Amino acid sequence: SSAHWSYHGEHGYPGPVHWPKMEHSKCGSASQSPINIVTNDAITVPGTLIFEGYDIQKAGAGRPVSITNNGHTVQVALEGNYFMSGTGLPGKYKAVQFHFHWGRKDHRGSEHALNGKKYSAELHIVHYNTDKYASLSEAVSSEKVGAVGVVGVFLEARQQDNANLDPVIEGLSKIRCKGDVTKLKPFSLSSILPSDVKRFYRYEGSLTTPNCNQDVTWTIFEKPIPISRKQLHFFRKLYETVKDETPKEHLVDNFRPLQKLNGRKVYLYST
Ligand code: 1SD
Ligand code: ZN
Repeated sequence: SSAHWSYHGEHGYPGPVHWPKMEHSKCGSASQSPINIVTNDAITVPGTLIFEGYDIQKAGAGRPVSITNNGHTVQVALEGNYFMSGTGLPGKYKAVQFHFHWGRKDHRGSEHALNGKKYSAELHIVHYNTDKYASLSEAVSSEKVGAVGVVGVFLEARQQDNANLDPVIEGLSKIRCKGDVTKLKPFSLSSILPSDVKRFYRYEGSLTTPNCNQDVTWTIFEKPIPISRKQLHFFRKLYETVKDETPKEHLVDNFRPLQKLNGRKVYLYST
């Protein structure tokens, strides 16, 4: 099943090179994610993104949301109406959850690369097209182009803490083991987007985890957000194992290797 996979072959579960052989897997198909984005090869087009409700927590209207260590990542379940639309998106996309991918070392951790450069982590905000689907799971299983919309944000290691990440970082210390869940202090989604959201890359790809369904329209911001090494350390202290399980395995390097572009086009949107 899609629950039984891993990033490095831990616990005897298949690692990335074996994902294509798994049942119901599309991981060996031609339009996979993540990719290396080559700026010079991107087709520049005019366009913008429109976010609605991304400031909801700041306005005091948000409810506390939960964050879960699921053994593959830490995932925040969003409750409320966070929508994304804009140029090139065939509908209004609702944000359902966000999660992170990170490295054991600063020079790796992101899933996508920009001109060959890997960042220390990558944030994914997972949306689905509400014009066509009733839920994220319906959108994911549709295997139709653009059913799912994932927004990717690179995290760049710096000395200074990024206070906007503090609600998430505080939560991490309470979900050290797989299966742990806690509530987060209110914060707004827009506070964890880069200051410049006007330049972003767009391409058609897949989920980066099994079953690697090829129905994701990717939106990757060019500018990273900062994260301190101290804050990164809280991610690296997490375990991918349940409480009392031995040996304890740290949840690190939870990124899929880069996939071939296979002739796909990558667009750079800017105003
Ligand atoms: O890895 C996530 C996976 O956990 C799940 O959230 C899925 C959406 O159902 O999305 C992938 S990813 O492609 O956003 N990494
Ligand atoms: Zn992801």
